[in-house]
Amino acid sequence: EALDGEAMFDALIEADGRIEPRDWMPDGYRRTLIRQISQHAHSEIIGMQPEGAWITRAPSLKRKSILLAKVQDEAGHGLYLYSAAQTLGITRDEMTQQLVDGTARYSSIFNYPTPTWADMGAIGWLVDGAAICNQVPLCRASYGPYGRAMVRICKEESFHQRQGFEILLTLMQGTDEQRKMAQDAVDRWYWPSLMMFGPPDDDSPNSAQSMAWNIKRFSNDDLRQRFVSMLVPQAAVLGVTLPDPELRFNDETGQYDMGEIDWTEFQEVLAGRGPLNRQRLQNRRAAHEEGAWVREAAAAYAAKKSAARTE
Ligand code: FAQ
Repeated sequence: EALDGEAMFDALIEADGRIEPRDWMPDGYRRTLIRQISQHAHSEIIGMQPEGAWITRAPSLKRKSILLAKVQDEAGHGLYLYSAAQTLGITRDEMTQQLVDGTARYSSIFNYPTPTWADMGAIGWLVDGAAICNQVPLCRASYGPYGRAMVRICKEESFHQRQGFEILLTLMQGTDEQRKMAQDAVDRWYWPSLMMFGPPDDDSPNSAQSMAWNIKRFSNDDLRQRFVSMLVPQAAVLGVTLPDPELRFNDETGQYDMGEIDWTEFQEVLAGRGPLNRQRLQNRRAAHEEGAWVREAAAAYAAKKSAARTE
């Protein structure tokens, strides 16, 4: 007996199977994925700015090539993710418009400044570290194109995290001034990196439905906890201190107790009032406008090619 679309969808989710672009899916599932995937794509694109600022100032040719490769990977991640979102029926132009209009969200983390070279280390170690913790489970997301894109993205993120760790390790083995610079960057990025996982579980409106649809596999707080347990031994190897005096392992719960996250700061950044929200968007808008001639030329070339083919 043929199942109708909805019954087929429910059965696939129940069996932990994959939904593909041509399959029937509830509108809410489609909207949730467009929201999450496009936000993720925008994060990658805006996320090129904090590090892009250091490409011309990297301390050596080797550091410069590594950083250049990393920032290019981020552009690539943005592009795969836009493509995955397009399979759900939104266009690249619509998504781009939402970003430059300032109506789309992107990760809060990319609104913080990068005043020193050590910030490249802290971003790699903490921001890419958080990204991996959050994204490895997304490789099993029920929507096929998203899960598959995430596999490659995660491989590249692990290289990014290693390179950040290695920058910090080098600084920590250097002069007092270099060690201070590394610790200062860790102090500034630690709390914002914990905020990347999103609001606490009891204040996360999308989690329950996204988990029921096998998009999210773990809750925001569970992933945050997992991230901290990963950081503690790595911080010890680096010789840096995580800036949370209340952080300690709790034998009874088998988890780390942590200090309170400043959720007011998180809300402010989400509302567009973080340290660099305006500048990040302004830069993106300017780049979009300056690139208009490239898009026009590419479109004119494509039209000419397809006209030649049909002649
Ligand atoms: N920033 O109900 P929930 C990277 C919003 S990694 C801004 O819990 P959900 C790699 C959320 O959208 C960064 N907004 O939402 C890289 C929702 O608002 P909405 C990107 C946030 O979706 C490294 C509202 O709060 N990674 O780019 C944030 O179930 C280095 C309520 O929250 C991803 O996007 C935040 N931190 O869970 C690149 C991963 N947190 O849409 C360059 C995929 C929450 O209802 C350099 N995304 N919000 O208006 C996810 O896993 C999820 O979307 C969460 C949020 C976990 C981020």
